[in-house]
Amino acid sequence: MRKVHRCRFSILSRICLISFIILATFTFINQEIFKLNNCRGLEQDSAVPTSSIPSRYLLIPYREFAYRTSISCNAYKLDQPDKELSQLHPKYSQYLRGAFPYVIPYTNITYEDVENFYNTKSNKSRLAMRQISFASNIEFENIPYKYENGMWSPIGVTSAQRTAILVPLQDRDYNAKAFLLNMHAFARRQLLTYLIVIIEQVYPINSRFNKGRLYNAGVRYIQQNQQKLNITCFILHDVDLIPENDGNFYTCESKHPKHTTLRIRKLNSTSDYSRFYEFLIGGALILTFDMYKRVNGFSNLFWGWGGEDDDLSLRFIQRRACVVRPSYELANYIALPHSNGRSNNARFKLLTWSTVRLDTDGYNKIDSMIRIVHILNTSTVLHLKIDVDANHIYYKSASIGNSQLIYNKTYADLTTTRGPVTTRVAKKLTSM
Ligand code: NGS
Repeated sequence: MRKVHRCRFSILSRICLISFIILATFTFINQEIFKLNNCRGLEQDSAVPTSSIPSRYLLIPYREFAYRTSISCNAYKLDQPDKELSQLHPKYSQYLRGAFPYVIPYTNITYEDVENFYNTKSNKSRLAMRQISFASNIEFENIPYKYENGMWSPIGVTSAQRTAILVPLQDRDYNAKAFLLNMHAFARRQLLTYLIVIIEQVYPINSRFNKGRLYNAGVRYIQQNQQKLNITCFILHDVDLIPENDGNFYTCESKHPKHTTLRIRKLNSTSDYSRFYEFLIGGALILTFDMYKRVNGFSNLFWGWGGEDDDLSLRFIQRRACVVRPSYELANYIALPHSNGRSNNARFKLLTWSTVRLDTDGYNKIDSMIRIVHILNTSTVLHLKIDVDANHIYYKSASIGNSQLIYNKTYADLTTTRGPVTTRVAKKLTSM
């Protein structure tokens, strides 16, 4: 009796073992096929495991998609405004000088130098050129401008738009000063009414650059001060790029965002301009608040160099929007040198499920994520110093853990009803 029982038991356990092996092999093969189909070419050391992305969502093989998809509005011409004195478009500015040489200041230039330069009233004639001592061989035309209620505007002229130039910054102080020096002159030659906002990431110390959060924070700040500023056009601008042609108008188009960085040349480089892939809208992007809001601004999840601008392109595609571009001879930029920031190893994985997050990850969530640490307001710059991780999720955890945590939270927000999820996630965060 005992013998028979032991025998039955051993047959049963063998069957169980064999079934388990078959099942495990099958699951493993299945997973590998899934990975091969969906993740070919993705970063291996990413912080966001692709296997945790809900399978019912369409994952976009980003590189493939970007190479095959056009972000340009085909057959669309840039606005051709008539000359209206009550709303003067830059194309009618008498100060345009075509391909204007940029100014590279000495390395010891200070923010005060820039401030003093643009605030010194010249007694000379209206068109007198100004010589500056913190750069060699430089002259800017002295165009009559006034500073009022936080904005610069041309004297005796009403600009067509009121423009905020937003410039995210981390560790590139010299570039910021060179940018300010050149951009004020450039904006004035186009007779813009404008202000320049530097949005600097100062906390958490040593964290990777989160450009998306900085742009969202900058736009949010402007929106909160709209009564005073009444901005009608936003320019999202890299700090290391200086436009080289006055015909590259820094104005919002009526219907579409405008991407103006088509060709870039490195300073002091002997090589020619480089052109980037068609899908890229980074560098300088000009758009209205409505256009920005339509795509819920930038994703807040990109830590480190790369990908946040491609994510924005995907958002435009998702919202069936496209961008317009000036002709490429006008859209030339000089790129100032700088050390490279740490890159974002998770970027390709984040890009695969970009469009899924659009409504829950972006401008609408920025208030809870950032804190303005300091505001410095001079006439040449509104300098916002920002803690980009107000909840200190990133700071407390290792960088790898961070993306995973934010990912989980966003995923939970997306897939479950709001109430219980928020409590559950909050508990998890405080227990870290
Ligand atoms: C692409 C990045 C973009 C970046 C562009 C230009 O590869 O975020 O290079 O960079 N996309 C990804 O990494 C997915 S630049 O040479 O200007 O530093 O803007």
